[in-house]
Amino acid sequence: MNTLNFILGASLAPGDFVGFTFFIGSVSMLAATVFFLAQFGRVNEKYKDSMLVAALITGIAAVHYYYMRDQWAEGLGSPTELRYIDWILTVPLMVVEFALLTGVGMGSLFVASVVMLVAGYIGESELVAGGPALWGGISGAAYFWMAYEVGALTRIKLPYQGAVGEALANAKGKIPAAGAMLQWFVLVGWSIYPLGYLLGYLAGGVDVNALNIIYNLADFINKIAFGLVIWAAAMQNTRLASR
Ligand SMILES: *C/C=C(C)/C=C/C=C(C)/C=C/C1=C(C)CCCC1(C)C
Repeated sequence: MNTLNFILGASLAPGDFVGFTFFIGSVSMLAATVFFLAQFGRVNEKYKDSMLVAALITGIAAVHYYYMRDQWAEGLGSPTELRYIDWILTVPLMVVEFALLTGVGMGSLFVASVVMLVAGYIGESELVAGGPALWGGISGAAYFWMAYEVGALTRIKLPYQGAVGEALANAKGKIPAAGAMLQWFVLVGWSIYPLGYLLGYLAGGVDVNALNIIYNLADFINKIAFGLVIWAAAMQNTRLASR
């Protein structure tokens, strides 16, 4: 292997559709990171941390996608470990985004996100006995609780929400509108992951193609579009404040 190959990693075979979704992931996460960093200087002081965290989320994902694409291209199969290392870093950072907007919920959402992802990893890697159904169920319960806490259930007219949902609804300026969109991400965007898990592990045998396409699509929505919603709200509140 020459030096250039070593730096660039393995090449994807033409027609490797799943492989190219990893490639698109790495490029788009990198582009989003540059965008969020460039916008950092344009938002009000209060929202700078939110922009920085948005850039960290996509930046961390860009690096993981680069290596996940490589593992896939080498024919080493589903990059389960890299995937979960990425999630265990980026999902808590999304929790930070909610906490930055509302000032509440940091600790409880953080714990729930770790339970959700550790249980999911155990289910996928079969490290501990129990099987993907049991661990997926535990993970799903933590996910459901997070959806409740951030007020995502109010999007489908259920009158249940935790402290974060309440604080989002009562925040200043454009934050409640942005909060409503972030709740849709948690309710619908995040539900794509357990769907991938179901199709990947529980629909008879393990389907690594379906699993990775679905996870890659979900990451694209939940990391890049999620950050864009926060950016838009930050810009709108910056304009309101300068009037
Ligand atoms: C950027 C990455 C994000 C937003 C990842 C989110 C991941 C989930 C919401 C995963 C949830 C899972 C379940 C609810 C049950 C089955 C196992 C998981 C881990 C796929």
